[in-house]
Amino acid sequence: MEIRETLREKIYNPVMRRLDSGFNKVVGSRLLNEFPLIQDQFTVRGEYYLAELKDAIFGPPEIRKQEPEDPAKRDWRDEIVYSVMIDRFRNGDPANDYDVNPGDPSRFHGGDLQGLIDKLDYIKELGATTILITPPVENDENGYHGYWASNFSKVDKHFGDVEKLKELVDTAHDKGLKVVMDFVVNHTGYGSPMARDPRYKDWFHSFGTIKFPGEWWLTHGQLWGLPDFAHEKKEVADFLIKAGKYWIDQTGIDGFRLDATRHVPHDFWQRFSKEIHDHAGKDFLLVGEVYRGAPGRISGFQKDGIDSLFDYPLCHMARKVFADDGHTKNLKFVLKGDSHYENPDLLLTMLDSQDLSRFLTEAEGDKEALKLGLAFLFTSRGIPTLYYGTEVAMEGGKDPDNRKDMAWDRKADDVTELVKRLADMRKSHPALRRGDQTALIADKDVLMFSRNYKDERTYVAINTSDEEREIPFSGDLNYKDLLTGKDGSVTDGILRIPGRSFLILEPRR
Ligand SMILES: [Ca+2]
Ligand SMILES: [Ca+2]
Repeated sequence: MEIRETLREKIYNPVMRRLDSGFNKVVGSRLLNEFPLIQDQFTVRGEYYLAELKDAIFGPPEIRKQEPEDPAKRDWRDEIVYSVMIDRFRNGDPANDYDVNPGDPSRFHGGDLQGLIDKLDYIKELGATTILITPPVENDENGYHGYWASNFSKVDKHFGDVEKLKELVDTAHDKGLKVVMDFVVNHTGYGSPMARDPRYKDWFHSFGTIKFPGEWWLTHGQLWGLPDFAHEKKEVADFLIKAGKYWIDQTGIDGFRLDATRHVPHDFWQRFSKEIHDHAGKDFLLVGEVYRGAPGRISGFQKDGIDSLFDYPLCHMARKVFADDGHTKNLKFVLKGDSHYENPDLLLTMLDSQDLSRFLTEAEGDKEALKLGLAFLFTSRGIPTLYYGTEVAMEGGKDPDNRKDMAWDRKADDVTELVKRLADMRKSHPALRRGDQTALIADKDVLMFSRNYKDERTYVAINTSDEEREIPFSGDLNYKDLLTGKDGSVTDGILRIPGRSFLILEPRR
């Protein structure tokens, strides 16, 4: 106990105080290096060490509760999400192509809600069950991405109108698809009439851009210089919650992606989550977007009532492992952080997003790497989220190259077929959607884990090396290979997995 007290007073508290007060990360890393257990610099990996240190001092976080389930009822764990940028997906209505320029990556290209409605069958055939759309609200000139709102209760004229958004939701619902809409409450667009109106002056912070990484600056400073809402002011919070309810009432959507979650104070999220859930029901999904940080840090937002988060910690690591170094043990390292989350099964997992270069570009065009990544994504805990175009092996570097128009004429039949089969497999095997995930092997290049749900069990083995690997397996086992449908067996205690491949196995009784 005495040692714990000393550790807490001498190491943990000073580090946290300095980080929370916006202390420079470089100095923070120097401080961490003074402690022999923490050799890494203060990067995301450093945060893991800090989280581990915290567990060592304060004891591990509470182990997550298993909820009672009604298997007949589809819940969010059973979803597969397809994520689209409205402007870049499909132009279904040339009549709303106001001043578009598809040749300029920083301008509107003409994609719209009608285009999405036209392609719902395509999305459904891939195996997705939910679509996630970028903000449809009216934006500044050139706010094709939707993150520069100029009117919080109007659909952008390039996309359609509120009736068209309702038509999208209704049509999707008729096809058994849910719709989650991106909702930005942190800021308005640069040219927002509200931010320029002197009557609303105290609705916005006036501290300039974010200067330090501490929580106060992250919530009070301007993100990319965008007018930053003063959520501590009651009228501001009232306005934003009312806007959220407006979209729910007008369109019947199923959830919100909450952009820039860590730039909005916890107090606001607690009120927002409660009021939105009271209004729309507890099944209405709130997904927070926190781009950086280890599970121990970002999980705090689930405690605010935000149901889910994008699993960026796992995403960043999966990209490194499958597109780059193959060191699967690092995935186990990240998944150890699951005990911090209220419900890790509800995290949205992904290989890429509109804020990351596309996976295939990270992998230098190696489609086999993409297939290994997809196998991991669709068999792991969390809700697999596919960024539009990944299914046809689209490439793209950092923004804006990762936001090119959907390549409708591009063919990558092997990748598309794999996505469909993995989605099918996930739908027909509850263990892959809801099962506990237990790491069995995680070494330099083989990851093997089981998913267990009630009396169902599946094994997943992924080999990132070029060489065949022999995996010791206790006892004989007859199994069905779920990808090929073929029967196989483990004999003499050895499972063989060819180089750069994966196996998804269902034991035969
Ligand atoms: Ca259009
Ligand atoms: Ca803010």
